[in-house]
Amino acid sequence: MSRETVDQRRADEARIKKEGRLPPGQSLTLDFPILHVGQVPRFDAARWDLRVFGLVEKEMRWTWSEFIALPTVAQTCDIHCVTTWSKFDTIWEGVRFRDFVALFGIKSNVKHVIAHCDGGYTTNVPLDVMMDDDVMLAYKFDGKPLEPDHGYPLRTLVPKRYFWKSAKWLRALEFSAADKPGYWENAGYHNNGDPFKEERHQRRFGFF
Ligand SMILES: Nc1nc2c(c(=O)[nH]1)N[C@H]1C(S)=C(S)[C@@H](COP(=O)(O)O)O[C@H]1N2
Ligand SMILES: [Mo]
Repeated sequence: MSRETVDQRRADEARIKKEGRLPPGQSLTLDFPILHVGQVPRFDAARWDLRVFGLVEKEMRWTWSEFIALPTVAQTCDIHCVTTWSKFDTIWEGVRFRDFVALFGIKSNVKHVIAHCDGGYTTNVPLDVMMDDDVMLAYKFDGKPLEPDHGYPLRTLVPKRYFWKSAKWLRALEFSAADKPGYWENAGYHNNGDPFKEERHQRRFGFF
């Protein structure tokens, strides 16, 4: 990084901190790091589908062409990875989760949403967090289709949680009364994962 870039990055970080947008223990990155377990799945538009199941009023599935015909929203938000990088003012486009849920309806006892991805990765988020304005099923980043490494064709975007809860290569959403910790939650990451509370790891009784 050039001297100028380093100075600019410091200035940006100071401003963002002042604005209260830098969670504890995080620092600003200008790159877009790539983090996942397993292989990047190949996308086949003819075979891809998105399913909703569990405590839904109506089980449904969308093909890729059906899904991209749904109304979209665009938003700018900050993202925070548990490995301590944060990226600010990222621009996303996709289907707002709350609007998506209205298409099929869910039972009144739903408390948790579990994202299921190609390759078997899963992650859990409370329903009330998912229903926030800023949660979407995203397929564009910075005005362009998602890069395969970043979840093409579709990922969840949950800005108020650490980024492991934003599931890449999304294929199904499960609506559940019971909580179902996913890949990282079962591997010792915090079940809730709020960056502003620095909920990085599970508290193990007797350790903290
Ligand atoms: N399907 C899937 N989604 C995933 C992951 C994964 O391993 N598989 N990793 C998570 C983690 S730990 C992070 S930090 C972000 C990284 O997203 P990025 O590669 O677009 O930065 O994706 C999340 N979503
Ligand atoms: Mo991560």
